[in-house]
Amino acid sequence: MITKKSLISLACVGFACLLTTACSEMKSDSGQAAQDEKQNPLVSVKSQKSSKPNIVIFYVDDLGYGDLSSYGMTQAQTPNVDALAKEGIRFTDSHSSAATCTPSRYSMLTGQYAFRNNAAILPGDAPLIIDHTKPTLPKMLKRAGYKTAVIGKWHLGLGVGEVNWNEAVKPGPLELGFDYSFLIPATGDRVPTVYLENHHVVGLDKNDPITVSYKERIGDRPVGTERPDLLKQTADLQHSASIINGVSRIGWMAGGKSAEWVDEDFPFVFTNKAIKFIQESKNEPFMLFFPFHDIHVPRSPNKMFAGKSGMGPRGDAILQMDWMTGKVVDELKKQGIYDNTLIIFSSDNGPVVDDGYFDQSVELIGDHDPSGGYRGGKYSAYESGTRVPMIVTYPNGLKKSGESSALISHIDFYKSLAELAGVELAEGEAIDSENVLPALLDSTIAGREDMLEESFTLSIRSGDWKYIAPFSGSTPDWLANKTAIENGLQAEPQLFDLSKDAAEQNNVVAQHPDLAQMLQAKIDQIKALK
Ligand code: NG6
Ligand code: CA
Repeated sequence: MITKKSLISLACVGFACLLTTACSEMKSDSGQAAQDEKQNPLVSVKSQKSSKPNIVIFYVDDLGYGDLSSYGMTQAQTPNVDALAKEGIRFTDSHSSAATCTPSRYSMLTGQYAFRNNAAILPGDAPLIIDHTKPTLPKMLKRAGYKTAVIGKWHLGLGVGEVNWNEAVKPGPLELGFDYSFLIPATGDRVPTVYLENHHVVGLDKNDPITVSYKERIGDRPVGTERPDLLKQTADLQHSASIINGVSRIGWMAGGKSAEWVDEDFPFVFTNKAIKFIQESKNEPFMLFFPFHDIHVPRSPNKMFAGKSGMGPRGDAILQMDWMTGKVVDELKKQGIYDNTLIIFSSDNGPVVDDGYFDQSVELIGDHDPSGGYRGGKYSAYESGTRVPMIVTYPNGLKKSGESSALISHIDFYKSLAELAGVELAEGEAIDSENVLPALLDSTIAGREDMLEESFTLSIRSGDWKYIAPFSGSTPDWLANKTAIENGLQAEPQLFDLSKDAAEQNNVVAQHPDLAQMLQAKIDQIKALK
């Protein structure tokens, strides 16, 4: 049902009106903080040091709305994440801003929709797609004195094109405002399969330089199409190029033998880096962005987790991710800083079971529904493309825990965290972000009234209404086996009333043509925003 409030907002000259209100409210709050600081700078600096909360963002890859036991999964348990859910706020209508990884991360770190920069899934040798001369979320937090790190999967490109992996690789996260970075440069299924620490590939032997190609076969590594006997799991054609650690990847890599990662070591490697960063930063406010490789393909869980979920490698990767989360949270507790840390736990897009590797995840999934009853999944315009679990904890600052149905997009982290850190934003900074901090801290407070969702098309939520814009473009060849219909891509507009039809089965556009038109106009207004 459309609410009275959202009807008013629909009638408003447009979305810009909503944004202006949100912005002016936010500015007045942070303006007050700046004024306080001017009056008594010493007091303010002191209180900043002692009270600014640390921020940890756990960003799981491809974890669906139904993929945690605190979100209805019964086949396996995620006790560490569930403990956060029990203590904090468990959001039921929170969304990644897009249905795939690169656009979601782009939006979170810039506060701008990915379509403004044509940010789509990137190859592993793509240039950095965020302009490092412009504001970013980590730069914004540094203005408030935060030490910042990103540890995990990047997938936002690096360098300016034709990266030489044997020299300093930049610009990258350091130029975007992270003080420290330890990365999977793109994804686990894309070359180069090496860690990048700050500007350099870890463990590289200068006598065995790395070259990467996404155009043609290079080097003497075997490839999946020719040597299936070397593979731990077979894969589709797209994932059947260079074989590294028994897994064929997208793209070819020559050299760099000593720097190759071992997929099964990921949980220890990344968790240890995060623990070290926490130990070194415990005396200052810090922000740790911890984007997991899990539960993305290829799923190669460590032997501690392999076979433990009963659902194949995908379920095992969920257990591994839960363990890693627990380890990082334990370290915050050990250092006595957990209470003063705002933790956001969420996922970059909805779930996918078969994403190119034949790892038995389809066969062994049983009754488990990764989408938790919503339609679609990763890549999809339907709700499960972006509706993901989200949990917030912050013992010192949470006003009311419990379940929250606030409508929130991860693009809102930018302005919400600015408010939390007391940073005043420049005109035009993070234009698509809304300050939803009150809802992040109190389960009874509402979030957005409207929210854009990006996939191969654009969709918009307005309260419980969901409108999907007609799609006339083309999808990549590899997506052809996942049909357009399954992904919500249709030539006709679609409108769903989620209050009655949460699974988006009945397109009611014919019954509500004016509303559909208004929602399309709203999308057009957002697109026109500069
Ligand atoms: C696709 C890959 C898929 C996955 C995805 C990115 C093929 C056939 N599929 O191109 O396996 O890597 O890109 O996933 O190549 S994401 O979560 O990083 O967006
Ligand atoms: Ca993803």
